[in-house]
Amino acid sequence: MSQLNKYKRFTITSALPYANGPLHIGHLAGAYIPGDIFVRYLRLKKKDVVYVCGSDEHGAAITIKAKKEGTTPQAIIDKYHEQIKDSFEQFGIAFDIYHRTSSPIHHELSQEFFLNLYEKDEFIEKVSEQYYDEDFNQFLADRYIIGTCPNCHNENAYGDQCEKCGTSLSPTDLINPVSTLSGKPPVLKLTKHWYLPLDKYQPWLEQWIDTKEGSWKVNVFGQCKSWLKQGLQPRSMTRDLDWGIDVPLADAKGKKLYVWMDAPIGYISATKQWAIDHNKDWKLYWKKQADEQDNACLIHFIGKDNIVFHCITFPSILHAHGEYILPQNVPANEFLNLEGDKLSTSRNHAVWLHEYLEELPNKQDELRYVLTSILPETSDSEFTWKDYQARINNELVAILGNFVNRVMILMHKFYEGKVEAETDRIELTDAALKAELGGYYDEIEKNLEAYRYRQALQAVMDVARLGNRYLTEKEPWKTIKTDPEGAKQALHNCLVLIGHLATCAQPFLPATAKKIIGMLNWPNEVIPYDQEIYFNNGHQLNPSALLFEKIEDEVIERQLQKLQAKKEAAAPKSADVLPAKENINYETFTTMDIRTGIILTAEKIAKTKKLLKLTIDTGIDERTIVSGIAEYYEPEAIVGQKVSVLVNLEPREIKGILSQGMILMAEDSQGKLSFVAPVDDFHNGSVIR
Ligand code: B3M
Ligand code: ZN
Repeated sequence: MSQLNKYKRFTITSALPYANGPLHIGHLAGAYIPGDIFVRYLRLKKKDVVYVCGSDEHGAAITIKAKKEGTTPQAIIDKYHEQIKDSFEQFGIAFDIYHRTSSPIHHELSQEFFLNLYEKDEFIEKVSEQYYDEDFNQFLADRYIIGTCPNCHNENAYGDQCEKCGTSLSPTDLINPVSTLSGKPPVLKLTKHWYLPLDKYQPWLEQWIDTKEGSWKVNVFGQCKSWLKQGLQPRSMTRDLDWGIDVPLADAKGKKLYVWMDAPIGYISATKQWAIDHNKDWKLYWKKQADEQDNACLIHFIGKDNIVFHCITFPSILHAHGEYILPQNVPANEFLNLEGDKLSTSRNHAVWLHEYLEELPNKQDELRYVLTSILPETSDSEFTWKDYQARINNELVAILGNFVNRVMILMHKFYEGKVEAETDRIELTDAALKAELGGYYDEIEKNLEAYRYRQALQAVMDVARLGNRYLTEKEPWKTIKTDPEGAKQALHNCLVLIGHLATCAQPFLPATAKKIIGMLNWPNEVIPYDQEIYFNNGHQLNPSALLFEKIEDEVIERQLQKLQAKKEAAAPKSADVLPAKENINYETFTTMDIRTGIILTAEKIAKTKKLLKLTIDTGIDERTIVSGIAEYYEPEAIVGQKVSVLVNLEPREIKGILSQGMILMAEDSQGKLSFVAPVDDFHNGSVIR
């Protein structure tokens, strides 16, 4: 524990996912698997760690999703919070708490932070012109406005950030801004907001970030330097929104905190809740201690699109507050692609975690292994199902599983699973084996502490490779006849090696390590990192079971077909079909009163080509409706036709006739019409909904 050794206490965070959709493998590879591996490692090193996460339940990400699904933000966060929490649990991400930012404790703490800065006069209060959608009577911040990024020319940059180049933006920075509500260019309107003076903190930030050169990942450090070079601007910490945390000021009615002000504070409020639940002192994990040596080590695991908020904005807030520690590191990952294409929620091009867990049950470690092997640590990387299959079959099954299995089977076959020798303790006796193993341990630790998990995992696999090599060389299944003592010793060495393999596999493959530990009949469920590995003379092993199964071609085919099907379903349909309109909510729908009815009379309206005057029995009444269907139907042919009628459409005079409602018609791409009516025999006035 080179760098990290000086810390007694660790506060580890993984980005709070927006509770606006399920998790996919890109999330896992970005912020969760790396965080989880690191935390498991620290715990095995017997460090005092708290690992926090939770749902990010504010901001336009939520309200826009609610609008899309025609429901309320509350319903959205309740639905996805549960789903995300569940998936994390089943997948085995070892959070100490998975909290939520809608909780009262979080609202309180966020307001406290805001007031703390406000009272210190840190904010710049500014009335300025902001974009506004007149159709929707709403100011357009963040994801409510898109346009071209002035930095990289990505045409879909958001009002607060370009996700392509990571730059943080203001709506007025966007070229050709458009409202995502109405699709129209917005107008400008005056409004008051509270700005964090990042320009004022810039000299301090520069100094602080310079101390991170060499220890922060090159991509993270480089991004920070380039933003600093461009010069920081004040950032508004408040929004004109109706969803979020109230700005705790009398003259800020209807204003909410910016989601990127409150979300990172979510790490702290989660820790507070955890401390309450477990009788701990949260301040030890977040506040500066009297003696600097006692400060906790704060590390944020995130994806690259969150760098600016974790390296510039949040540290500025913590610094302005003054009582809090700053992140020691922010090991951000790049993006994961899928089958040659960007992961995309809107195009449904993703491997969703909840679906994976259901379709490939008990294969958590397999997915962890594959994703860890391809983590986008320094550049974007790619997941393919064929590679998933190959890595499991050729590595997990053929190397790791095979080694453990061979040794266990021989131990049971030759000695009925009893570890017996002349000595009290059965330890590694082969010096070369010991030396090589030591090298892999160093390799694992060095890479883990530098956030290079791919290499660390390779070193774990090297331990299994070493075992296979040793076993093949010693051939105990042959020498058992000629040199039984030697055969036994070789197998005992392999067993001890398996103990080490389990130890160092724990952060990466927790379920597998646990299985191995069980088969070894180890006295404890976990093996701490500094544990001496030996067996007492006479130790009894448990029966062995296969660690991994081969993945058959059908499994991969099915997943590939599913991806393809999803893609097709999400792609725009044939040119014959109009694209879907924007979602409406259920309440809007229920305002329409649609009833079944029957046509009693029909006649052509003089001097028109299209119009028929119809009398309809709506069940409620008999009424006149003018309908533009004369080109398709002869009046006499449709008397007695069952129809659906929108009965509460405002009456309208057409050609001097008062039309009271509308007949619903289906229309195909050629303009052909057809009546829409219940298939069964229904009485007039039945409700359609
Ligand atoms: N909710 C995650 C995202 O960009 C954002 C992270 C918050 S971390 C404090 O998906
Ligand atoms: Zn950009």
